[in-house]
Amino acid sequence: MATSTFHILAVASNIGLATSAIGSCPVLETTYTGASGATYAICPSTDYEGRTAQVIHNIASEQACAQLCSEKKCTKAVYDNPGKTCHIKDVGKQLTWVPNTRFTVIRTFTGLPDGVNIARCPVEAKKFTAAGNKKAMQICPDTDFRGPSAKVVQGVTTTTACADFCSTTPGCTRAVFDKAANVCHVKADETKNTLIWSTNKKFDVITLDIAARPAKTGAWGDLIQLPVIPVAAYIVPAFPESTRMLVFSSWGADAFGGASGMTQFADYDFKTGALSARTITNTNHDMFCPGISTLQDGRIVIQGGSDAKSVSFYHPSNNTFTRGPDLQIARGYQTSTTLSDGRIFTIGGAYSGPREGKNGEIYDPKTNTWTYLPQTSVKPMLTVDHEGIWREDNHAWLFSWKNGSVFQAGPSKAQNWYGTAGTGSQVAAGKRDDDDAMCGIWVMYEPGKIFSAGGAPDYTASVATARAHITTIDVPNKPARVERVPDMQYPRAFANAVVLPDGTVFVSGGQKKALVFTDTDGALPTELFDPKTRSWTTLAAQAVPRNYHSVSILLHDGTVFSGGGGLCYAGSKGASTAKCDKSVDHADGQVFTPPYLYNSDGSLATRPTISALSATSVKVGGSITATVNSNAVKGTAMLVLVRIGSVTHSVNSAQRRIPLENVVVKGDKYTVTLSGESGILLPGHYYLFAVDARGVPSLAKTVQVVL
Ligand SMILES: *[C@@H]1O[C@H](CO)[C@@H](O)[C@H](O)[C@H]1NC(C)=O
Ligand SMILES: *[C@@H]1O[C@H](CO)[C@@H](O)[C@H](O)[C@H]1NC(C)=O
Ligand SMILES: [Cu+2]
Repeated sequence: MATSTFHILAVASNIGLATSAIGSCPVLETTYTGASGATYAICPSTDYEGRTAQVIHNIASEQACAQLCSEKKCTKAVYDNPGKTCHIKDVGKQLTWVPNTRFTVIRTFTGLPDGVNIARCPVEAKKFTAAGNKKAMQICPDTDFRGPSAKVVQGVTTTTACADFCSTTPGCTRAVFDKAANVCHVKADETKNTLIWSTNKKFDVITLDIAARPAKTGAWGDLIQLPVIPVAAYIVPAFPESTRMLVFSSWGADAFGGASGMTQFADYDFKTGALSARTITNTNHDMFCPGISTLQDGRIVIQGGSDAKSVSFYHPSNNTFTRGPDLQIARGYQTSTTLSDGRIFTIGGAYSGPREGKNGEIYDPKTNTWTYLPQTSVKPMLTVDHEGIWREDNHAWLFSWKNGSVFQAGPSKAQNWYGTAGTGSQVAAGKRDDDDAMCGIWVMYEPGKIFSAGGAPDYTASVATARAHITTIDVPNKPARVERVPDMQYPRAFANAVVLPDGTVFVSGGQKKALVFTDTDGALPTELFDPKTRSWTTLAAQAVPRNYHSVSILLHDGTVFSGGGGLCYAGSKGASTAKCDKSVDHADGQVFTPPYLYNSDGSLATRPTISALSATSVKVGGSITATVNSNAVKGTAMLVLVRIGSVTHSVNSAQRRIPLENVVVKGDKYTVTLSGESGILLPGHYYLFAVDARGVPSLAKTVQVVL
């Protein structure tokens, strides 16, 4: 349990003068019972000071806010009466209940319904000191850890007796007391952590009270409930900061199947907490399982998927979607990538449309057309899958490089170069590994340096690998150099990777054996790879398994959003989802704050800041000046560009990190001359971070790189 949570949200509902904390409602409370069965107490003229996870605008009344809280299975919310906003609070120790006439506090009275996954104890956990050895323990009532028990003891009659037993059992950090059956479960060892914490009135959860060490392991925020399962996500480029994320599923918020002509979206602003849902029908495109890439001008190009020839543009300028020209070949589960010349290359995708021969094609924004490239043969990049071609050309690991070239680093064991001039070309580049690594993770953490790990030989029902590699590329069409690096601590299929501004790679989610639509053996602990030392560090465990259909993406404040998993196959639009296993559908996410944002005592590190930029748009090879204020030694910050990403199915071909060299520092003015190589500095929008000498990143400013 993380006790200290970083946030940039300026939306705590604590406007007005704070007075001393209260322990109960000073006036008579009313109640609201929601459809979920939970009853909420409503206490007027009081506020919870502390972190808000979400703000929903235009909410008419405190009852409507209570209803929203019930729908989101939240335990605490605050209604801002004049502001007409509903604030879903991040529960934990941080909330302070205070009198404040502007607000109304809403809190669960009877507790949540059973089976809701949680990241924190929804009520104040009870402290308990073990009788024998005086170990500090915590008891969170009416909750359970789903997952294997290491030891099961019958005939235990109280929660505290179970806690005492845990305290004297070597290795026991977590136990569950079954109140109905009088059974004490010592849960399996922390390091194999696949336990899912959820509400369940039959049980009490017991944990050893171990202090969180966010400076060592980072920390996870509370679960953010979303109106859709985030199967795909992208950050909307905006100036001066890019803080909005759009996520989407298929025609259903929690279901897919068939070409439906519509897609469910949610729009979340990390800075304000604002959240809204949205159904897109005007492009007649079910965008489930697409390729996603961004153009130089910031438009997001979403191609194929369930409506396999359709293309949608998202326009950040006016927040609308328009229909684009159809693909030449119907595709789903292909990968696309923005090229050094600003075009988009896409290849593979036998999951939708015809099965064979999904060679590449290219979108040119100048002519607004797709052109088939017959010589970009898909054959050399196929994996060998027990389900056949349907799976073998999925999710290529594509990296745009110099002179319009594309390097394909996986998931096939073979690596290839693709050329995009004329009718295209393909040249073998060598072998990465002896096995295919479908749905592995891959990212360019610095120019020409590709980190990859995990995946499984077959798409599903296949044992995952923990193997990791660094592939180095330089001259197009020349063989790549591959280095095997230390394995991950956990084998992971369907995991996610994000390159952080400091050059380390954050890995989360994934399971021991690829098994689509399951939580089975999902690795909850996360880990960080440092390419400099070629070493791994295990980081804080997330609350929910993030396997098939999960995503992770870097946010402008140097934190990482991780969410999703599941989505039910329901045949056709609107079909019943009654037969689905709803326990594996995760319409939620969590934000991870990496260790670099903490001081060693667990307090938040002071960030360097970028207070001004000489321009928001800069040409490849051009110069830009940033005003950087660093609290550490002045003039020693590093400037880093990270391309703003888009992600689905472990595929984020947009993200890449470019540490900036050629920086001239005069006082607080950092003038950088960018690389003239557009194969490194792909056109489009980037986060610009200043990273101080301790490794603490600033909030990122958005910079557009143009040809
Ligand atoms: C939004 O902008 C795009 C691109 O400029 C344009 O094609 C589209 O018509 C605009 N939509 C609206 C509703 O203004
Ligand atoms: C760039 O690619 C084109 C087309 O393949 C080729 O003719 C040209 O020689 C390449 N240029 C460089 C500098 O490699
Ligand atoms: Cu999928």
